[in-house]
Amino acid sequence: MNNAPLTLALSKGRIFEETLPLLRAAGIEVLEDPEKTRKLILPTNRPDVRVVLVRATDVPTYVQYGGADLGVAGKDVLLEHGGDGLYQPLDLNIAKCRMSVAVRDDFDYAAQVKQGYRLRVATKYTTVARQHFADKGVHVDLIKLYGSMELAPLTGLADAIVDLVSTGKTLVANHLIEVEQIMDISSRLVVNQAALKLKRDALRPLIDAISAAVQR
Ligand code: PRT
Ligand code: MG
Repeated sequence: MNNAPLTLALSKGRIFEETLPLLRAAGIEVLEDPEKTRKLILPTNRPDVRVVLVRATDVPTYVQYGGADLGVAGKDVLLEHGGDGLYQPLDLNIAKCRMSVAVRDDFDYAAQVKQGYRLRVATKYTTVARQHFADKGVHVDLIKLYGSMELAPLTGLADAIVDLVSTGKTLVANHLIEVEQIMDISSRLVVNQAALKLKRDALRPLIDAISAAVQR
């Protein structure tokens, strides 16, 4: 038995918003709105559960090192992180999108690939991108970016980008087209492996309740 509080790491924005209904179904209400407070630790209606707000890419790191017992992170983020020290019991089926290759609408991607040209690809997702192009036998030079990937082909920084697409509106607005879909993306529940043993009595019912809410 362990009475230490449970700490759940979430990022502001779509993950926070789409996780709320799942928490609610598990009987947990977050008592403050991250868009209205500057607090980074938010209380819930349960004295033994609190939420910490971190950058989306930092969620796996917080959970891996025990800064949080559990968290919610996109598959994109988890693949880049590597998943060390994380138990991933549930696909929450939220924050859905796909990871794709996109180019300028006047760039003949198929012809470039067919002729075996070396492509410059800008992305935040270098691990997934490297694997994807290696599997296809396409030679690429990867350029690591941290945001606004869509700008890279427009400025001549890169021939192509690997980025997330949901509605496709960002690509259209920037005269880009999707040429390959690499994988579907959704967010997962991640749990610290040590916490799963030490705080099992608190964690197990919570994971089960969230699982039931996802299936509904
Ligand atoms: O924004 P910040 O730099 O703080 O971090 P972040 O971008 O990692 O966080 P956030 O909250 O934007 O994304 C969190 C998670 O949501 C990601 O890790 C994905 O798993 C998931 N997700 C789902 C998305 C999208 N849909 C999405 N559309 N993340 C980003 N986008 C971006 C995309 O990169 C592109 O710039 O939205 C743009 C495309 O959207 P459409 O609708 O125009 O196609
Ligand atoms: Mg973002």
